[in-house]
Amino acid sequence: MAGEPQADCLFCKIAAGDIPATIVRETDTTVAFRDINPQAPTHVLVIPKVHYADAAALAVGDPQAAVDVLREAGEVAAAEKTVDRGYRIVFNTGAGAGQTVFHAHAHVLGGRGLEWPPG
Ligand code: D5M
Repeated sequence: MAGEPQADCLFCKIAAGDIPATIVRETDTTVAFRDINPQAPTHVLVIPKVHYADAAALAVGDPQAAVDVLREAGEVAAAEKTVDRGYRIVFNTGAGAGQTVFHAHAHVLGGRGLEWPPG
């Protein structure tokens, strides 16, 4: 069923506490943890606890959870003290855009200069 945990999903397992991660924030609906392959001094992933394949599907299937993810991305940036310098919230969507884990997640990147356009 839409939103239900998927047995083969890495981020469902992290949300359930079955796989360890460096968790920086958790709410009733979201978990934020450090990316295992950081691309910036701050590189935190914010995931909804519900399972949707990507951010767009999350917004359709559980709009409140999508808002929760965005709010938590801002909270992470504030906690990491990267707001003044600017930070980036990225939702890679689809393999062609670099998405490798098909459970919606926001990358929160900061702590260094960020170029535009991204690669
Ligand atoms: O982003 C998926 C991201 O997930 C990628 O930057 C690596 C990260 N990743 C993969 N496995 C883990 C674990 N176990 N802990 C923390 N971070 C992880 P995408 O946008 O799908 O390419």
